[in-house]
Amino acid sequence: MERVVILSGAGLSAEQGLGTFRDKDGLWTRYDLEEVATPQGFARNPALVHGFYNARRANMRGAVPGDAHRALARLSTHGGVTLVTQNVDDLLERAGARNVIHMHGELSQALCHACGHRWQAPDEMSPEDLCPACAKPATRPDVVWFGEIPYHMDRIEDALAAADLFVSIGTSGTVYPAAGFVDMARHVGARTVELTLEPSGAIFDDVRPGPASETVPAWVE
Ligand code: BJW
Repeated sequence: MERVVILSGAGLSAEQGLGTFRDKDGLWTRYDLEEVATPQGFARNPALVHGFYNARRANMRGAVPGDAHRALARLSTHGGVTLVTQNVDDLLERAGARNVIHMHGELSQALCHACGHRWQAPDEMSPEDLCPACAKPATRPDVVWFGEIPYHMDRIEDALAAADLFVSIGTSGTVYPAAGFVDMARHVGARTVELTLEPSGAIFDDVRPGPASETVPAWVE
C-alpha cells in the first residue's frame, strides 16, 4: 500500500472565503502579524488578538466545505494516508475527513496558557474569560503563533520518513517547519506533487497549478 502524506495550507479554503495570508488582499496585508500572531503581541494587546480570531471564527462557522475538502475527506478513509493541515479551520472535518493533524492548532478550540486545559471555543473569546478548569483569566485561541512549536511534530516526521508520495496543497511554503516537509519527503525518496494556484518555487516532481476546487478532486480521482 502506498503511504501518502498530504500537507494543506490556506489555499485549500480560499474559495470558501476564509482568506489566505500572503496573497494580494491576504490577512498579512491588512493585519500586522507581529501584533496578532505572536505570543508577544497577545501579551501586549489580548483584546486585539481575540478580536482578530473571533472574526475569523465567525467567518469559518459561516463557511461550508468545498469540493477539495470533500475529495480529501474521501481519501482520508483509506489506509496509508496522513492528512496534515496548517489551517486552523474545521472544513476538512465538516466534509467528513478523519484524523486530520492540525499542526497550527484549531480555531474551534480554546487553550488555557496557565494550566494547558483545552475546551470548545465560544463564538466570542475575551481577555476576561476564565479557564473552566483552573479559573484563571488565561484563555487564548488554541493556535500556533510565530515562535511557538507546531503541534504533533513527532507524528508528522514519522509519516514523512515513511512516505512514498508527498502532496502539498495551497501553501506558499514560506513558514517553517512545514516549508521543509517537501525536502524531508524527497530525502526519503518520495515522489512530490504540488497543487496550488501559484507554484511556490520549491522543487517538486510534479506541479499542477490551478484552484484547489479543480486540482484536488482531479488528483484524488
Ligand atoms: C490557492 C488558492 C486556491 C490561493 N487554490 N491554492 C528564519 C528562517 C527559517 C525559519 C524561521 C526564520 N525566522 C523565524 C522562523 C520560524 C518561523 C518561520 O517559519 N518564519 C518564516 C516566516 C520565515 N516559524 C515558526 O515560528 C514556527 N515555529 C517554529 O519554527 O518552531 C521551532 C520548532 C519547529 C519544529 C520543531 C521544533 C521547534 C511556528 C509557525 C506558526 C505559523 N502560524 C500561522 C498562524 C496560525 C494561526 C492563524 O491561522 O492565525 O500559521 S502564520 C500563517 O502562515 C498560518 C499558516 O498556517 C502559515 C502558512 O501559510 P499558508 O497556508 O502557506 O498561506 P499563504 O497565504 O502563505 O499561501 C497560500 C497559498 O495558497 C499561496 O501559495 C496561493 O498561491 C495558494 N492559493 N488561492 C489553491 N483557490
